[in-house]
Amino acid sequence: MSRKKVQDKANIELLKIARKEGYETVWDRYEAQTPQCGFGMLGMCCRMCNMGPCRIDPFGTGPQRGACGATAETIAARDMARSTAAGSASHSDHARDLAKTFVALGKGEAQGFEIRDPAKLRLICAEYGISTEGKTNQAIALELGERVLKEFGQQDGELVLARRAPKKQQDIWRNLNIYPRGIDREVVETLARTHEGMDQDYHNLIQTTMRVALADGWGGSMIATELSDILFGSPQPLRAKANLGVIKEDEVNIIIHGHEPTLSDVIVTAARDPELLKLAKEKGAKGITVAGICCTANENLIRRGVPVAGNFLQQELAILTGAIEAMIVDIQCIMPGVAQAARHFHTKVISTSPKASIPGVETIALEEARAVDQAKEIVKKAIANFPNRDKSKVNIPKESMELVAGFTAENIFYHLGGRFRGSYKPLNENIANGRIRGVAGVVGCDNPKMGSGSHHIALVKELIKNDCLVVQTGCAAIECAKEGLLRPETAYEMAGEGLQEVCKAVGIPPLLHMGACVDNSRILIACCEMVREGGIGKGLDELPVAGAAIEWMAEKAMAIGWYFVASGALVVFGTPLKVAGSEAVTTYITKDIEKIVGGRWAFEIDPVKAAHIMIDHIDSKRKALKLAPMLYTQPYHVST
Ligand code: SF4
Ligand code: MSK
Repeated sequence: MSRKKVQDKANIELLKIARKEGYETVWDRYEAQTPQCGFGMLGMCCRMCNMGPCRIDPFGTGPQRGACGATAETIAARDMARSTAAGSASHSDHARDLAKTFVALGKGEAQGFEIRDPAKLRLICAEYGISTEGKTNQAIALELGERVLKEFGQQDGELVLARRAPKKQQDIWRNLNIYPRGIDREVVETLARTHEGMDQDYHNLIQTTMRVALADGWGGSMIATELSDILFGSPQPLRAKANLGVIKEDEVNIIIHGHEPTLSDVIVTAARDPELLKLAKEKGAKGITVAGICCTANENLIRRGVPVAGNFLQQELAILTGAIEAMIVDIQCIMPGVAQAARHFHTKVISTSPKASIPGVETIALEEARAVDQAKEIVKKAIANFPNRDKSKVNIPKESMELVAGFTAENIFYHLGGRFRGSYKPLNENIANGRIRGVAGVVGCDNPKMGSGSHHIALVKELIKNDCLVVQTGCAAIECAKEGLLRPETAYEMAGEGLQEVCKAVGIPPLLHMGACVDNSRILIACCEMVREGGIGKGLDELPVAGAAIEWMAEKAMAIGWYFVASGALVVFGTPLKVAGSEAVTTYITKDIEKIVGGRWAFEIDPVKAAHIMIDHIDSKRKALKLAPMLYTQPYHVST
């Protein structure tokens, strides 16, 4: 699919300019790659050793085994396990860095950081068995940071936060020997097991895949979410804006992009410093705007209301506005194309992580002890760059949209339970009585294979029309925000009658933005609360819920998908995991695995059909639970 399929007006406008001026974007480079390698798409190419690369002919006329004798099944499952390990490692390494910031804070070596949610600090400590009585926040932060770091290197046992899962799931994991033991251990073991000449049984390889993914969902990602809430503040629903129109023509514009909110949180504070604002005015700017891209955007949006400039596919387009003085990138999802795009403009790209070094780009590696000084230095660099802006090259699209974001497993508890009664009871009751069909998670990346995020929009519209409450994270949430779907009014305009009634009663949108990619852990926690409340299933696999990452792109999405499947959920991806060359592996992960862990995969690129796969699944769970028929839609809404 080419840039011709891009729908967002802001994107269309900037792509016209890109074409006229000869600026290359992700859509051009994607198109230049097509048709993409069929062996790669089907997962039938192996590069694990230097007897290869080997490939398996999916039509059966060419080689059916690699040089070592590996079958299509082994090759497909091995590669999938490795990618899942990479995804799990990425989220978990993010969590490790946060734990190290806790240690620095505890030692008094973190400038500009404080404990913003001391109540949560104590709650998490209780789960880790850390006594907090009579101790200062700083001392507790040190203990918690050190305790969490031990979980990375833990060799045996069970991850602490995985104990939040219902007993049924924990028993399944123990029986299958996939209960995550230590975070790093699972990643290393997956890499070792997938070396040439190691694990050859695809069933075994898929078990390893699930364990390394569970180490992410109930380990790395969940730790990252909890530590971020403690350090940067637990989100509360707030109003903000999204799309490239948040960039201001008369201000110094700083984009924060990536996933780790550590330095970007301090940059947001620095940009409000009166002295720096004065400096910006001296350079002719009216102020300083900080706006986000990708999940650094989501992290700062849900806690501080920082506007969102765009999602993954818009990172180069932000630079093409010609009005960005500095783009500050941390980790993950930073396209190399960003630095290339910046060469056409005055934009200074600055990397803040030595783990994400970019050729030709300055690195100011985060040092917690100097974070405020570093943040000010970065903002000053952006201000100094303002006079270099070429006004003739400035093209800021007008599009920006109001949104509500900042829902968490804890605060949904209060919203759905009423102001004075924190409980999941009303949610469960409205599911049981047929007002809400179930809960659908619509998350993940945007992918040029599908245009520019429009599949998310079509998918969620179909889901809410059919009374599914939608929870969101990542770039999918940003895409829906830009479309105006994260406003409470969406309930009146598009939701089914039952969902509409509930949203009106509690004043929430039918789509709840729960944060960044690591915050998919919030969805797990909310599902645990639904089980705990009772009445709609004794395990996560019994709940009327389903998930989708229809435009998935990153290996992190594979880890997320796998931890939901291993926790009992149906997960729908648009384009299949790269295993389609093996019928046995495909059948196993889309059908057989459901009998083992309760969850399974489905692949469907048509968003309306994907929505109905989720709806059918939710209905099958309702039927199994003998819940009431849907109040207003009998038996199902028929898609138009
Ligand atoms: Fe080929 Fe086997 Fe080496 Fe893979 S591990 S590249 S299939 S010889
Ligand atoms: S940023 S992983 S493109 S959701 Fe989390 Fe977006 Fe996917 Fe990156």
